[in-house]
Amino acid sequence: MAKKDENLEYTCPFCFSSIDLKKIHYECTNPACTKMFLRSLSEKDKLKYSCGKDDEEIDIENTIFLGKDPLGEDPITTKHHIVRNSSGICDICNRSAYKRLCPVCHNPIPQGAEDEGSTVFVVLGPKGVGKSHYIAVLINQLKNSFSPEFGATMSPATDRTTLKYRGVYYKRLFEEGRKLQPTLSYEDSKESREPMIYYLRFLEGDAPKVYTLAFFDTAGEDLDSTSKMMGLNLNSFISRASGIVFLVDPLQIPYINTRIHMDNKPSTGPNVADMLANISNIIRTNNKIKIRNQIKIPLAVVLTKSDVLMKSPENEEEAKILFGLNSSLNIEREYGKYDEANFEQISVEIEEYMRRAVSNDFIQTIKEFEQYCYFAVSSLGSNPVGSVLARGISPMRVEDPFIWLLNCDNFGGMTK
Ligand SMILES: Nc1nc2c(ncn2[C@@H]2O[C@H](COP(=O)(O)OP(=O)(O)OP(=O)(O)O)[C@@H](O)[C@H]2O)c(=O)[nH]1
Ligand SMILES: [Mg+2]
Ligand SMILES: [Zn+2]
Ligand SMILES: [Zn+2]
Repeated sequence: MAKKDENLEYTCPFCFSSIDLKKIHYECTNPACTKMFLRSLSEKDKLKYSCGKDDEEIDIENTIFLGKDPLGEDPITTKHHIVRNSSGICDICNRSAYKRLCPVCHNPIPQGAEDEGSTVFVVLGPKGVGKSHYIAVLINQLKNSFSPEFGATMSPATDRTTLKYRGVYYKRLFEEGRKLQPTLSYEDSKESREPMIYYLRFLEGDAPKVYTLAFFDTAGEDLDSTSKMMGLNLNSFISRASGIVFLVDPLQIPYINTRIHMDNKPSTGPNVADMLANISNIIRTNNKIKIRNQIKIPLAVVLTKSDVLMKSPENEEEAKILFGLNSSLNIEREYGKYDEANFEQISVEIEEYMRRAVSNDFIQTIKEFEQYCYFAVSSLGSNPVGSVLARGISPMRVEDPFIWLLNCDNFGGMTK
């Protein structure tokens, strides 16, 4: 029975479909059901569901979601019979099935979806700005430093998240000490479309909370234009995000790029004000927000690669774009609590910095968002030379935007 005030609309963090929690699928964990299901099929249906083994059925929806052909060579199969009706009763053994699945992609719907929903964090920014390194380091920080600090635990939602994080990010970066590769376009990598999903549980305090966090790593080239984003269907997940992290690479900003002295300086990048304006237009169109109203999705504007801005200046021109010893970035946030004053101080400083270095237009576009805050982070802690991270990884303030987002109005804060 639906409780009053329960939220029955749920955005699946895997496929971003908006689903009605009364119309979902289930997985029956009774090992005999798949065998019995396969035996009960007509010859015609056998072609659809049988992969040749007598204890594995083809998961058509999940196969399509992963961009494969259910009738092809290597469809996704499962040993747990899929119940394609919303009663929650297995059509084979007639017992209750408890494992809930998104009817579109057959990924799990966590317990508490009605109450907490899911928190989809979308990390956006031009090519080479540092999105993939940021996500890779953030997840590691959330597990190993944020969670003990705030009394939380973080666990992957599916095996595929574990495999993807390890295979694509962790192994290369933390074990082999090598930089990550540029992310492939959404179009060329259907398998990588799936975000990495974690459950973040705050179990201490008066009201335990569970967040479903989805980290979606986009390819910068897919965000070049509004039509490209629409064509790849990226508009739906951007518009349904619970929080947007918009990254700005100081080295791609012409004003900074021409003044900084460093080895292997990258070339300047596209106009970030235009990119953010495109994003805001997409959200307005998708969510039908009038131009006089502000966008409700919280926006963290994050300067990446700050390590390059923390050195001593070689001349006056360079001094204009570096953070001096008096920068608020050097003031540590208070341990174990949401240090709003510290974030506010940094936000004011970075806003002024970006007004000077990027443009006033950029600052005005950010004001289209009702809640925003500026940050500066470094995922690696130093500028890599070549593809090897000789100086290791020592992140700076990467969790700040995340702490701020979790404490925005829409989330109700962390428990502690
Ligand atoms: N100095 C410094 N450089 C960084 C840092 N993080 C990333 N970089 C550099 O920026 C490059 C691009 O970073 P990525 O994370 O691949 O950028 P991206 O935004 O994912 O790029 P696309 O996937 O192509 O859109 C890296 O290869 C590093 O050289 C950092 O914290 N500090
Ligand atoms: Mg990338
Ligand atoms: Zn789904
Ligand atoms: Zn069953």
